[in-house]
Amino acid sequence: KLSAAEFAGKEDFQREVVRHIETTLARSLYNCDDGAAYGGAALAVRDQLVIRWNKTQQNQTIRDQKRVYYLSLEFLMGRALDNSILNLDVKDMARDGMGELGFRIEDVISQEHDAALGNGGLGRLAACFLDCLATLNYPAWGYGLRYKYGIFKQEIVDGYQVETPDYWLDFNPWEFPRHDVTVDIMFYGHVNQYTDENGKVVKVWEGGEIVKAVAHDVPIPGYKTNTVNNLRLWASQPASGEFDFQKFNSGDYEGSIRDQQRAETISAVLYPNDNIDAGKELRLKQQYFWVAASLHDIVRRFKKTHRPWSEFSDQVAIQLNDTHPTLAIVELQRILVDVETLHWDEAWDIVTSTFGYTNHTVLPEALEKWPVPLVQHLLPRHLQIIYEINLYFLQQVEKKFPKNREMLRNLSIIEESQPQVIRMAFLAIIGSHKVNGVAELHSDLIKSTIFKDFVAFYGPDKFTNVTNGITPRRWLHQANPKLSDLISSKLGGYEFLKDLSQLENLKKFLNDKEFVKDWMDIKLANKVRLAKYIKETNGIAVNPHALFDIQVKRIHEYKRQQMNIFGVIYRYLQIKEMSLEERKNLVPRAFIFGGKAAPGYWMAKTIIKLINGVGDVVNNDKDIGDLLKVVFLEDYNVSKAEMIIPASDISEHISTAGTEASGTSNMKFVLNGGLIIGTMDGANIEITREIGEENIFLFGNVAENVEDLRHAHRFGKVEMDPKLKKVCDTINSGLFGDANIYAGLLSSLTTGCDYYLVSDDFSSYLTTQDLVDEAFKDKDGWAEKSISSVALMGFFSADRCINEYADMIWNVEPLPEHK
Ligand code: 26W
Repeated sequence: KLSAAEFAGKEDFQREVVRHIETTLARSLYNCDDGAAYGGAALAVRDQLVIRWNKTQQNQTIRDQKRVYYLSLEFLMGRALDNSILNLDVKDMARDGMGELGFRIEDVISQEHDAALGNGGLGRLAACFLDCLATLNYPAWGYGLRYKYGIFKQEIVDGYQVETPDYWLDFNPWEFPRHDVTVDIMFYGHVNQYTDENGKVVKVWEGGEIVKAVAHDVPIPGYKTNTVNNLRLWASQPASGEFDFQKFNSGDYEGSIRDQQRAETISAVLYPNDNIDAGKELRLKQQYFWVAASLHDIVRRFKKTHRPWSEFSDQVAIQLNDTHPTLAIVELQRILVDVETLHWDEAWDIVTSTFGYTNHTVLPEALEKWPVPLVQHLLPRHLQIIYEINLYFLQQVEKKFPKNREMLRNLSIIEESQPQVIRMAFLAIIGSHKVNGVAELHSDLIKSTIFKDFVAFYGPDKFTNVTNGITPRRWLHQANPKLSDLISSKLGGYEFLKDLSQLENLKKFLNDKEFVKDWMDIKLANKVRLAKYIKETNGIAVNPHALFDIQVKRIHEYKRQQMNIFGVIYRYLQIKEMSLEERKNLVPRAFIFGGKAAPGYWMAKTIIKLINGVGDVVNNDKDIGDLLKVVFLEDYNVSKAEMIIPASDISEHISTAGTEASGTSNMKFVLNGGLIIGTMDGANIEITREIGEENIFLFGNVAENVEDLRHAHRFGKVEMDPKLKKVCDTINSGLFGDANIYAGLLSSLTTGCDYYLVSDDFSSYLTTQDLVDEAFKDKDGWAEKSISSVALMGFFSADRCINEYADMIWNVEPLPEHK
């Protein structure tokens, strides 16, 4: 054996697995099921990570270079075992080793519970970034919350979404509780003023309630590198002394347990909202708890180096994943001024050169605004600091735009509503040195709409774009091993997984008949696998040769799943009217949906019900057969995405132009050889630029026209598209269940002024779907589109994206990897 950080071979791996099953898990090999096999394999692989992890941390400390801290309330990691095995490059050994022990590696891997600490795009992006940071050897840490309950599990009962809790910590070998790494966090209390011996007024925040943050560390391995970075998640516990022994001793057990539970509530559950700000006090507590613990940790680490404060931002870059961690700006200013007694201006220079802010949405209802009275109550000192930041900022505004009251009102952190609210995005902009959007269109839009006046004030250079990306390790190599192997056989190895631009070389094989056949066979095999899963879970028989049309993402009106299902209804009505002869020319299609609705989002839940209502009718209509199927897959999550995405022929990314900041699943689908039907929105635009217009099905109005169209709707100047009218009439007839259920959904198109412009885009959507059918009939043409698209997807590796952040925003360099 060369070192502890390597399996000497298959036998060594097997020995380690068995040892863990028998000792760590205290299970007998004679009643070892897939669950125990998973436990043993995970612990054996984990040992390998831990050794590299320790060395990486030691190496980073010794090198003492600038580190990146990625603050995100969500990390949608999915499963870890397969990813670790692949990144350590021991998959073949693990398959053979487990096979000889009597287990199929796929069954073992699928025992793992998803780490589902996120809602959707933003959380998964954070997870992809961690993979890339480690793969590229950047010294980087993630900071988040250790929720006891991740995103709820979705069940479909009678066509409706029902939520059940996601308790995922039963057996989680991937986290290491650090009971020695804790931070006391204060809430409430009051601010007292004292005059110190030099006559200086000092403000002290005191008298509040204290909760303890306990670190839980998760190793993040890079692909084929020894670097293993750290993700630190904070759990809340009652602070020692706070847990009321008085009550406990006097026999009030319930009272004392209540106090304990109150503290633990902070990190108990992930808020299940995506793109909607509910403004709950507990959410603000989560934000401060996590931000304060993380900053304390970062400052503690910096202070160990005994450098002067002036060097803080040479050592530390902190990225804010949306506005959720914006209080970090205020907290660092508080630490520097109140605790470390720096001058305000010196402190503020340090703060602004440390932070970067990424915006992920322009939807007005998603922009966080906290009521001043709530912040006053919970964080009184922070409110004072926010007012002071605002005051100095507005003085600068007054200098640049003298006597311009409108400008002051537009730029103020405080919105003068009843009650006053704090605009977190404004605070994030003012406290950061760079602000970025996540796709070109989105970055342009934030500059010309929600942040327009900030561009006028700061000039355009503070605002930039970093187009999102995905990790090809998880989204190609792990999710689609057959395709990854085929590509590697043509490109001479797996180097492309670290340099995705190498995919371009696939173009050379466009006329290689055998290669093209292998390519399409793999797609078919992935479709067969999904069809089998659908049969098992939904009882619906889907023909694997049908065109698989997939829309999986959070359910939201702006993403327009309703337009998709309206289109399905129209298709159904058309087929019903066709003669048998006409039907012979049709391409059979399976429409596959998946995604969760926020529990309080009534309209989204209605859309799910309609999809299922349509499915019930269509799938049971003997007259339709294979020509049309409608499937709603329950509980869409990361591990299901890994199975679903490789099986798509076409996927739908059909948001109203200007509403989807980027989208990242669009990239995943194309990278797996699927084509896209989509609008000119988010990263669809850049995907088109890279792969060529001939390889994507674009339709619909462009962002520029959206305001005018909405205006026309509000003034009643839009006739509903007649095809859409026909669809609405059919729904109203009660064919898909009591029409009352859908009344609200349908009235959003009329009295609701069709805010998402379904009516305006419906006809071009249908026309384009017809083009998709025609294209699919030409098997060779379709294969050519599929392969040439994949060949041109290099740009969308999140490695490219992370290098852009490192150069333009963080100013950090990779470390040479340790031995
Ligand atoms: C405060 C409530 C709330 C919760 C989550 C507001 C906003 C969010 C997220 C920012 C929503 C989100 O996930 N946005 C998505 O971010 C992805 C990664 O950049 C983009 O690809 C998606 O287009 C965007 O919707």
